Amino acid sequence: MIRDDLRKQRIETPSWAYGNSGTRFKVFAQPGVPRDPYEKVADAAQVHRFTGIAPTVALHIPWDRVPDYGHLASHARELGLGIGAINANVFQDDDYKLGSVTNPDPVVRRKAVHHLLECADIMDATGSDTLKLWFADGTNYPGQDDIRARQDRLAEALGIVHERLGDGQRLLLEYKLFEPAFYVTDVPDWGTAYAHCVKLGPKAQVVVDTGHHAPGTNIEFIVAFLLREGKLGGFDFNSRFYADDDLMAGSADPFQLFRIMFEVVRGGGYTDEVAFMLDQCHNVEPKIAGQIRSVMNVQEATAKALLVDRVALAAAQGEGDVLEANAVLMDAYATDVRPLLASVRTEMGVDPDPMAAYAKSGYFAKICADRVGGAQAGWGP
Ligand code: PSV
Ligand code: MN
Repeated sequence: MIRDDLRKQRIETPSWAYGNSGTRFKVFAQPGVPRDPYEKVADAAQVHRFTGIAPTVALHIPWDRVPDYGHLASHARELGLGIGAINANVFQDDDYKLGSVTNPDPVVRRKAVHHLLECADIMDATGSDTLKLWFADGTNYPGQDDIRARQDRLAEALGIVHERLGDGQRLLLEYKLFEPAFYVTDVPDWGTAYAHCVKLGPKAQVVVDTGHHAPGTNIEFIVAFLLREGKLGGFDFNSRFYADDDLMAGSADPFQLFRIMFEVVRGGGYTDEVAFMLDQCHNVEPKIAGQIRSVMNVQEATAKALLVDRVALAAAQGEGDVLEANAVLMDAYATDVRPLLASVRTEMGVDPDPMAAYAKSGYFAKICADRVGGAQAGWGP
C-alpha cells in the first residue's frame, strides 16, 4: 500500500545544514543559527516535527565535537531524534594539504586513520550505525604523486577502519568527481568506490551524492547497478545545475530525482538498508525551512515513484512497446501527489502543510531572539 510505504519513509538531515555556509567567496551569517551541536540537533528536531519523516540527524566531526557524545545523543533522543551517520572530516587541517589517508607522508596518514577510528568510537557512543567517508584527497598536477600508490594507501586505511566496525555498523564510501583536487581525485566515481567496497567486504557500501557527477551522468543507472550488487548504502541528496552546487534536493531537476527514486523502488532499495540523507547548504534561503522543503521534495519524488504501475510497465517492456512503457512512467511522474501526501501527513498526526505550519510555529522568531551572543556554527569545530 502506497500510504504505508510513505508513512515508513525516513530522511536524514545533516547537522551542517543548520549552520552558516556560503560559497568559496563568502560565508553569509543568518540570524538564529545554532552556536553548538545541541542547537543544531534542536533545529533538526523541528524538521522532523513538521514532516514526520526526518527522525535522525547526521553529525560531522570535528564540526560537531562535544565533550560527551552519549549526552548529545540523549539530548537528541529527548527531542525525538536519533543520531544518524557520523561523517568523518579529514579535509580541514593544514596537514592534509597533500591528502589525508593517501598522503605521501605516513605520519599524516596515521593521523587521518586515527581520526576515522575516533569517528567509529563516536558511533559507539551515539548509537550510530553508519560511518560516512568522503576524502578530499587527490592531486592537482600530472606527476605530483603516484596515482597507484595513492590507491594502495587508500585501501590500507579503509581496511583498518572496516576491521574496526562492530556488528550492525557499516561504512559508506562517498565518491566525487573533482574538487578540491583538479587533476586526480582518489575516489572520483562510483566504480572506484564500488571496487574498494567489494574488496573490503559486507560492511562497506557506496553512497551516492547526487551532486558529485559529471554533467549528464545517468545517476539512476548507477543506483540500479549498485542496488543489484547489494552495494548501495545510501544517498546524499542535493541539487545541482553546474557542479557540486548543494542546492535544495529536487529543486534543479525533480524529474531526475523521480527517476532515481523509481530505480530505488524497482531495485528493492526502499528499505532501512539504504540511507536517504540530505547533504546541502542553504546559503541564501533560511536553513530549517530549506530542509523542510528538501524533505518534501524527496517525499514527492518517492510518492510518484511508488505510483508507477509496475505491472503495466513490465508488460509494455516485455512487448517492446516503447511508447506505452514511457507513458506508464510519465503518468506517475505527472501525477499531482500533493493531496495524497497531505492526507498521509494528517494520518500521521502531522500538519498537511509543513512549510506553512513551520512558518506559523514561531520557532524561527524564537531562535532569532534567543540565540544572541556566542559564535555561530559554520564549517569549523
Ligand atoms: C563533499 O563535497 C561532501 O559532499 C561530503 O559529503 C562532505 O562530508 C560534505 O560534502 C559536507 O561538506
Ligand atoms: Mn556529500
